[in-house]
Amino acid sequence: MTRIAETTRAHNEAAPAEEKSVGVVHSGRRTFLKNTGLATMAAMVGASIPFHRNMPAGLMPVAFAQDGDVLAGKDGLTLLNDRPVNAETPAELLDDAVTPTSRHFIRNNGIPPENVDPESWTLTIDGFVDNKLELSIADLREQFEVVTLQLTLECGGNGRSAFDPPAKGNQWTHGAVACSEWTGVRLKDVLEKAGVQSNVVYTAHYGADGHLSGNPDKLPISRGLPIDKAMTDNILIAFEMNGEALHPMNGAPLRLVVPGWPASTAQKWLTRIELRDQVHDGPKMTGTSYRVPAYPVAPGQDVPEEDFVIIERMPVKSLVTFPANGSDIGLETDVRGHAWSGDRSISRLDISIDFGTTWQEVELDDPVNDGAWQNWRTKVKFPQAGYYEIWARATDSEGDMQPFAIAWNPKGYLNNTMHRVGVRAS
Ligand SMILES: Nc1nc2c(c(=O)[nH]1)N[C@H]1C(S)=C(S)[C@@H](COP(=O)(O)O)O[C@H]1N2
Ligand SMILES: [Mo]
Repeated sequence: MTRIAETTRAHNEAAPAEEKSVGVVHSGRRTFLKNTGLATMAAMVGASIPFHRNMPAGLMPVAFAQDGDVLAGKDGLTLLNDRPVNAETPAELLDDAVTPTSRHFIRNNGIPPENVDPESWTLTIDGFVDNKLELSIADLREQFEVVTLQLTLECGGNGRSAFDPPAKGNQWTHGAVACSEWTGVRLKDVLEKAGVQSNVVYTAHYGADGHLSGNPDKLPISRGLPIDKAMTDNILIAFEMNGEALHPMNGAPLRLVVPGWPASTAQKWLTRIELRDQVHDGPKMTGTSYRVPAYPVAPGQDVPEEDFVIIERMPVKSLVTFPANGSDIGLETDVRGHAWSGDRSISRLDISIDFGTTWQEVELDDPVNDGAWQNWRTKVKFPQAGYYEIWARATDSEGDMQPFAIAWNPKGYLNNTMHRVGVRAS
């Protein structure tokens, strides 16, 4: 199977459902609203639905039906699952240097909170701190320096659809990544104000979303960071995204933004950060969630759970965002995209149009700030009409380079293989 066929697989076939997910979308809008929560439906139609109790189960709002599978305020995202809502951005729609909110992917593990009120929202900082804090969003703005940074968020499972044997979970192709401009306060500043006690080793993040089961005692996800990482400069507690309030599906009114580490650490609808004297053990911290075997394994190999380790930084990776895969273009074309490597910078980016036989280095921008992806561009002249693949390969500041072949792991994390875009030139 060619890569082009592989990358479209997630759109055409039933994706294996994540353990607790139901209602995977693969047969169009008809099944889409079955089991969809009210908050999600309201986000889709762009308004609350006062008579929602009268709606027959599975009824599709007619306005939405005419609109196509587009989430309100989102543009062109591919829906992978409707409960919880998971949607990725086709690579060619990630072409902007800074990702607009409308094109930022959505990865939900539970049911987003309803009736969110930014005025009364509070964030609690507790656990092993000198002073427990309870801060409104206004307090955050007043008591701490407000900073704006471009920060890359990538789901640990981005690229999962290419694993063979397949890995269970959302079948992300390339689009569970984005680099928006976030405004907020530094996590570090807030933790310093609370007073981090000397026995603290890990943070624990809590949000206001509900468990898919409806059980109010269960959390959909609660992850954390080693305290040394939490105290770095570019992790934000953010209340704005691209100069506006956060999108409801991206964590409004308050979230963490942790660039370069699995975005699962970037708690949305953030209500509490607890400082712990041991590694956090919340939902999706343990077992095989966001974990990989501590050693290389063969495709399909059984790995005992105790041999899994927590994923920390995300690996070196790049995207070709122009031209689009499958497009017809001229013999001369612009080619461009982005590259990133968690906690590091990109030192060079090469492309190949001859299936990796020869490579040419392209123009690469410095990151706007630490934690932002780097934009790159070049011009390509194809020697004659025909089918070509544009391959991109980033190299980071430590010399790590993107591989051609996937390093398989049971849950399908960390796929950083080169992005390949097929085009017909004439
Ligand atoms: N409260 C909460 N925070 C969350 C999640 C979630 O389900 N609930 N999903 C996490 C995961 S797995 C990812 S990849 C990112 C996705 O952020 P986005 O939906 O804004 O793109 O949010 C993280 N934060
Ligand atoms: Mo994720």
